[in-house]
Amino acid sequence: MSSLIAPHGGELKNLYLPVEQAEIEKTAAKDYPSWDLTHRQICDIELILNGGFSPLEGFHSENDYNSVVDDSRLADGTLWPMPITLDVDKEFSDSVSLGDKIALRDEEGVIIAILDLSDKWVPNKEKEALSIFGSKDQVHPAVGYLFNNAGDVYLGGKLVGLSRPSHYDFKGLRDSPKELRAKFDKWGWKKIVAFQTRNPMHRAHQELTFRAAKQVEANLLIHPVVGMTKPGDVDHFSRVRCYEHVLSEYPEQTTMLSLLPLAMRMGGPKEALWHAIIRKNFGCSHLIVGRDHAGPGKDSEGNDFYGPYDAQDLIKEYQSELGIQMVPFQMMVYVEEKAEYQPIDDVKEGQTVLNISGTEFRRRLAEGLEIPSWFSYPAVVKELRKRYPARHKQGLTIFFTGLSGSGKSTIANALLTKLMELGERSITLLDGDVVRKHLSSELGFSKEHRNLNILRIGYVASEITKNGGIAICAPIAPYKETRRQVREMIKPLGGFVEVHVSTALEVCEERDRKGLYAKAREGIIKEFTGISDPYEIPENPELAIDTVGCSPDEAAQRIILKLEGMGYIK
Ligand code: PPS
Repeated sequence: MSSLIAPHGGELKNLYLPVEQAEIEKTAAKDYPSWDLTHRQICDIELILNGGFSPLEGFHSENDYNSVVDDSRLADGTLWPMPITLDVDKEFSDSVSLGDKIALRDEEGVIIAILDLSDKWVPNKEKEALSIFGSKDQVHPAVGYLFNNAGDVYLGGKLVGLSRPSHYDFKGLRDSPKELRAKFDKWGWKKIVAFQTRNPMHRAHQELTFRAAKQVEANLLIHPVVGMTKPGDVDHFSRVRCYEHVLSEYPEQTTMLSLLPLAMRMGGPKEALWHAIIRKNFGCSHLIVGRDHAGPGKDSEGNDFYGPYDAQDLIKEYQSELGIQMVPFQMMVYVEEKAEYQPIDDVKEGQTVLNISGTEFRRRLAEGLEIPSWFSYPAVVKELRKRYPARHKQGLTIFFTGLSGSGKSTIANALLTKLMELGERSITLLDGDVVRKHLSSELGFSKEHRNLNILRIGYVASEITKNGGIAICAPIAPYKETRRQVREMIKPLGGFVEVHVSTALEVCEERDRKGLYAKAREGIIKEFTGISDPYEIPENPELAIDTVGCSPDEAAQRIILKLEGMGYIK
């Protein structure tokens, strides 16, 4: 283990053992108690081990944790605003004792580090939430995580690094603090201003960062977070391709792109302070802090968690001891008359400000509408259109539900044919009977088995939807909760349209095409939906179709019109 001194950033920890020693340790560690790190813990540990979180040498001890929560400082007084803790469940914590060495493993079982267990305690999560995030509202992603995902016990202790967490993507853009400092040295960069982001960059961001770099006469580091960001954000694969396009918009050799495997907490002001310390460790002399830095959005009552410039104010308070300078920036807006971007406070009366909000941008993508060139770069928009195709190019699930004999399969087949005639996407029909033959042949009709059957259908449909196809499902799906789960599973991946085939039980029974109702009445078939088993009527299906007085052709046509109305076919 060694420490390095660089022009910026001060002392840098490096907790990795030399390779040969690490190999010996790995063999010994096979007998240690073992903990599988969560995704967030892997992000944290990578930055502890490579010095991104210097001066930390492990997960917080109880003293450090209490001091960070109370005072934004480690127990020795060093400024550190964000708790970095190893949360585990009670069962695991009961199985280990102080003084133990614990092997910490990644998802594939590789031992990343050894923890020298010095502390274990039950944290006061409410106090942590209030002090660090200023709220107990679980809409805040980190508060929600703290109460719903994090284990109940924290383990503390120093770490010895054995292997680097593996990344298979964008290897050329991933730099440890030591590697990035070496690059700066090699390029002769003395002043470096870092730009933190978790979003795709458009013209306003390019303008802001370029101005910031000019203002402090520094080179620019675009340093996006690719570990964990706010749920629902654009995935980092698409973002990085966007950043690569934006890079060519800066004068040559002024700007560099490097990826930061940080797990953000969306902690606003305290997170901004933490970001500054991290960028100092990566060798930067300045950090841009804009409007609502690392903001989590609105709380459950629709109010902002933090004020737009709270982060800048907090950094100002600690500026003298931070060792990295803040470059505060206002929101940039496009002024039509001048055909250029300006800080919002520089806009004169009578000038027209153009802006496209994030929500409006997503709406335009979804509907395939124009995105003006003053807002973004064509290459960036193209990249995002690939990731977020217009609705008529997205995958889609049409989920029929209804009693046996209600007409689900007949309508589904008519719809299948009509969609094939349109020929836009590949289509798969997951009919109740067919699924039971190929996917669920071992299942019966108990509530548990029916739910399992529906979840399997949902899973297959979600994969089809994700890959841009159309899945038509036609099971009975009698339970509301399971239908809800399927909707939740598919919604983030594309379209979901529930069609209730609402033909009345008496009609289905009278038709009794398969003779099953008669057998159910005689008690030969048990747990038969509508006779001896429940069917929970959907409350808000996208469409309800009663097949009495409505031919299969008409029913399929109604669905086609609905899909057109929703933008899923054009
Ligand atoms: S479920 O509840 O969604 O899992 O049911 P599903 O897989 O769609 O049922 C497929 C067909 O199974 C026949 N069948 C029964 N249905 C209901 N209850 C019982 N006990 C039962 N036993 C057999 C029935 O023909 C279903 O087909 P459809 O096409 O709906 O008539």
